[in-house]
Amino acid sequence: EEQIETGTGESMYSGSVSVGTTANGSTFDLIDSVRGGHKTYNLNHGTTGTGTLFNDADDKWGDGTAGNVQTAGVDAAYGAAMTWDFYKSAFGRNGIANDGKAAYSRVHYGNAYVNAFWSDSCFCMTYGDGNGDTHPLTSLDVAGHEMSHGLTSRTANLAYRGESGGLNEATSDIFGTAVEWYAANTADAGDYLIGEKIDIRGNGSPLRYMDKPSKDGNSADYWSTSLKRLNVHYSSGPANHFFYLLSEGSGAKTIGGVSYNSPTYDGSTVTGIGRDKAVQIWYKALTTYMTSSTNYADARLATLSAATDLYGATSPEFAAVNAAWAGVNVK
Ligand code: ASN
Ligand code: ZN
Ligand code: CA
Repeated sequence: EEQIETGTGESMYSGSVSVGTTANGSTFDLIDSVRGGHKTYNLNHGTTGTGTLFNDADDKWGDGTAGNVQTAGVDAAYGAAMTWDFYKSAFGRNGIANDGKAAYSRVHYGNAYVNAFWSDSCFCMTYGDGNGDTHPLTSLDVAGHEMSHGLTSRTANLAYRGESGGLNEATSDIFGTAVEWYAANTADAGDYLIGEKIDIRGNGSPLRYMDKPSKDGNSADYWSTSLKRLNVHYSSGPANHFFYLLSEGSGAKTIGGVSYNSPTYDGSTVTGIGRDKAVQIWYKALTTYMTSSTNYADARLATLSAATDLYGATSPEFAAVNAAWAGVNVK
């Protein structure tokens, strides 16, 4: 019988955190036995296989800097743990496939690799070290984003192209952000920005903005007939924007010290119903009504059906879903 342990980690982006570990003789492996046996591996700049499983002598991991080889592993392990806990707490779901089995994570992929990704073939998350090998792509929202590609793959399986691809990407941003809020981590608090801790451009800007996606210079704020031709990380914009409007409503608002200003297509006012209900509606739509070919018009119907199931067809929540989609020009 494996000995379940709890180690302490100094992460890059989330401060001091707990990590699930497993005793291995007198040492410790970075295996989270209480969350399906999630393992965190060090690729040590390789790009194939699993490299080596992180192991430590005193169960104290990382030092909060990219110079320590364990630090990115701490963030990846913590991100997988918080995502696992969020799925369980919000949806009663036992892991990506709802079978109690964990994915695994690999860090230090390649050299100065500025990305992270989910792979269906390994059922695993992989993280590069970012610019200069000093900005690992392991923040909480990005970990939640990548793991949620696994969730989408095992549920609606939204095809990763055209409008369905944008909805696939938005699903990962929505749940990635929800994980950040769920974790309530003081060093990496919840917001409606994606990847704000990584500083991928060196000017402090996030990867994506959910209140007004076009602030990234590429994403669409509203649905249009040309949306399907955009890169899926930009055609996610209207659905991310829908989620923000449904959660928080339109207009200017400061939340947790971050200023947002969310416009609507026709200037209409949307009143938010709160993030928790918005998350429940998206999850129910994803797992019950969306399929691989769902487009934006279908996603509207899927979320209206989900809102009907959860709150009733005459509920304010149903009306808010309708209003939020109109706010991004989906009618
Ligand atoms: N980080 C990217 C994503 O998860 C990788 C990709 O383009 N698939 O969307
Ligand atoms: Zn993605
Ligand atoms: Ca964020």
